[in-house]
Amino acid sequence: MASLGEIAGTTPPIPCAVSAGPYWPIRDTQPPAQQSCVCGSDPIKYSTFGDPTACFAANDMTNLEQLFGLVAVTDAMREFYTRCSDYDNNGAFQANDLTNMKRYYANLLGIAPHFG
Ligand SMILES: [Ca+2]
Repeated sequence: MASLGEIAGTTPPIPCAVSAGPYWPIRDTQPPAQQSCVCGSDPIKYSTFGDPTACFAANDMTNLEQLFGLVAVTDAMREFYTRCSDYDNNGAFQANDLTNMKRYYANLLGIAPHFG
């Protein structure tokens, strides 16, 4: 009886060499702490990316425009803004969230109720 390799017209696969070490770094047992969305120096405002004690500013609006415009941003930025700028708390950063964050920055809206 023919083996499967013979039926398919191929030779059996050659085993791969095994590396002595891991292919990627071993993760820490605890993930890095998520930065708070609320500004540490003013709890009725959003925090700015990268500094939980400073409040949302013009650079954050630029970053949000880039995120929405699918311009490359870092994974950390994407995580922060997707979580913190999901104004309607529906699990996604969408056009209405960007509009609401612009309104927030223009002092037309307060921080989203689920953070307040
Ligand atoms: Ca949303």
